[in-house]
Amino acid sequence: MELFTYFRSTASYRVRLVMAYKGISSTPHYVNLRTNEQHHDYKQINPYGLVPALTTKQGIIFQSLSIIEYLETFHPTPPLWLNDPFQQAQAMAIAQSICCDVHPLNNLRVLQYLTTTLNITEEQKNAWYHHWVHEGFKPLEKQLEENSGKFCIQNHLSIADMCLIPQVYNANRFGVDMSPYPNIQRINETVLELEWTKAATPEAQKDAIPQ
Ligand SMILES: N[C@@H](CCC(=O)N[C@@H](CS)C(=O)NCC(=O)O)C(=O)O
Repeated sequence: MELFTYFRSTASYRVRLVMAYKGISSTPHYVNLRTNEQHHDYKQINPYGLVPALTTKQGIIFQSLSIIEYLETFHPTPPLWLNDPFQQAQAMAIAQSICCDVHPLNNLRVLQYLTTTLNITEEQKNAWYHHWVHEGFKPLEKQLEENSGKFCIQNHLSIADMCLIPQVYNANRFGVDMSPYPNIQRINETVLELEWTKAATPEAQKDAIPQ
């Protein structure tokens, strides 16, 4: 399998985490979002011009949640889906809150449109970014305060954690004040202490730009 990825892409980071957890290897292809490579030849891989994309024997899959579902189906061990259907639904709800309700508003193309077409300032762009992260993190923090354990869903690692860690990485990158979110920070630290996560982090990618 080949994974089209960019080191800072949170959607790619979700897939990298799941692959690392399951011990699945793939050949990486780096799509440089800083130089807008996603708008050129890469569109033959993914016509939407977004990473990640995964090539399989049957064809190409895009959308990180679909890729993760495919990986779970064909590489069920160790499992990511939870045995309890209610807990699995809760895990997927957190994943979708992040992937569908927060991330799309703060994606590169949205921020570029705001600054280049609508001419908003850098300060306004950051306010937009922070606003939508807080809108997602505030209710999530409350949920985690009431129900989490070591991970988002009690002590079971789930798709919720795989989506949360990249979103926290991105929030930190944009300087979001994380102090109102002790449970989110705690879970982020717990997951990142797991040895297998090291290979999936943005810093560990071959296309990473040294800080
Ligand atoms: N819903 C998609 C989102 C994919 C996505 O937005 N990827 C971002 C990087 S995290 C991207 O390629 N952005 C390029 C752009 O905005 O031009 C998924 O989960 O795979």
